[in-house]
Amino acid sequence: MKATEVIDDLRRRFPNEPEYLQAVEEVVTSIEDVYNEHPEFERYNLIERLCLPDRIISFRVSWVDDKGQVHNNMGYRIQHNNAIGPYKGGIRFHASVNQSILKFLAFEQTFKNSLTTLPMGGGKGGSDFSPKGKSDMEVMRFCQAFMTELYRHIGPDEDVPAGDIGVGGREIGYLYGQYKRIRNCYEGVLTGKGMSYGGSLIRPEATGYGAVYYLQEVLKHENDTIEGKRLAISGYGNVGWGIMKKAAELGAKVTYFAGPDGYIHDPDGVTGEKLDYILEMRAKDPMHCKPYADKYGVEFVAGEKCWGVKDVDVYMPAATQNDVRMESAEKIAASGVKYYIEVANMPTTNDALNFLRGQKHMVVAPSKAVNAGGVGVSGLEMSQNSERLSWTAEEVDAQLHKMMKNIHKVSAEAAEEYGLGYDLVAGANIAGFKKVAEAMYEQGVF
Ligand code: 2IT
Repeated sequence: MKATEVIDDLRRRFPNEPEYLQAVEEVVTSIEDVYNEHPEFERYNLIERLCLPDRIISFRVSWVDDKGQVHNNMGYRIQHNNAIGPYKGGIRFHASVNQSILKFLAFEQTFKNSLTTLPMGGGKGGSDFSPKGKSDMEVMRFCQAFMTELYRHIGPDEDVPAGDIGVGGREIGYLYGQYKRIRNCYEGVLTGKGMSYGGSLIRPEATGYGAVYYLQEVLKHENDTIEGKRLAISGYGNVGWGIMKKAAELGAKVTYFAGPDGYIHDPDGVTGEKLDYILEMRAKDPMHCKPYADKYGVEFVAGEKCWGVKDVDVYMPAATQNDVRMESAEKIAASGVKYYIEVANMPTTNDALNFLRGQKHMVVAPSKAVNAGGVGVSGLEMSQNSERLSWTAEEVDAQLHKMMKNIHKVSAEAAEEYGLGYDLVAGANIAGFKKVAEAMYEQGVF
């Protein structure tokens, strides 16, 4: 099947999965040239095979709350592709989770993991359970119930989950405890673990740090530097916080950040003890950012996002998927800001992304490259677990930095090779695709 036929076919078969179709369309349209260059790929119907997940596991998760009430959530694991390594990708606990969202995330993860150069296939899982507002004991009971089914589908050489939205150190701990109890086996089956039981230094910061390292490479390419740069971001979860911290360390600053209730403008930047306050704020339910404005006497704009503000140099959407739609993209383009660096998985709708890529004054970078440092350090955690050693923070950070430089380099080179200029979006798709496609081709039809 031709690339465009694959998209039409998937649209017909999965009409109720808009996020999945969106992610597929974004990638498939940009790898068409590479695909057409390889008639053997078409003979092997390789694109369609790469778009369809290897396996979808779904199950009911029943658990008991503190009042003795029974709740039933849905649990999922999408094992998308293991051509280049065991399935690898996070688990998301959020009320919005459904099969379409997890299929898009697992699909994206496959290309992202390929870009890291580490041997990791793509997968994603989760549940429509939200830990927000639940007690520790309720979260623990939920995680134990979730793992009681999931354990039979995962393993250190089979499928290695990690965190994502709603799954942090606490959840990973409970999930790991239950896996170990059932399997009676102490092994590196999850990443993002605590430091006392096999976690890696720098993993919590890795996605945000990696995004800033990637930004540095983009700036270098444009004969620019990070010093003094003002960043506007959305989201101040794990990833946003990492960006704030690394930016401050390198002489840049986050001057705008948005949360669910509106956005903050702090011209001095989020630095020093304000970073600790962010941690405090994000643990609250509901997760509002207004208290930051009250505490530090800065501006808060209710109900708005910070897209379109002019007194910044870089925009970095770091909240969740489809945060930036056409209306925001138009404001972003009109603001004159040059750098649009996606961080959250698929934060831009396809029409908005294509619109921004078409702006001559802008450089646009895709999330699957920019946020790959998170799973990259998960890969390093797997290596440390396999050799039963722990590396120093400096060692992990140096490897992360090297990885991000390389991802930028191979993406830029791939785009150049296909005559696309400095197109980091297409470049990341092409570079990520090539490795997985070659591995699938060489391994035959499976
Ligand atoms: O979207 C992502 O790359 C993650 N949530 C991290 C996955 C991982 O396995 O560390």
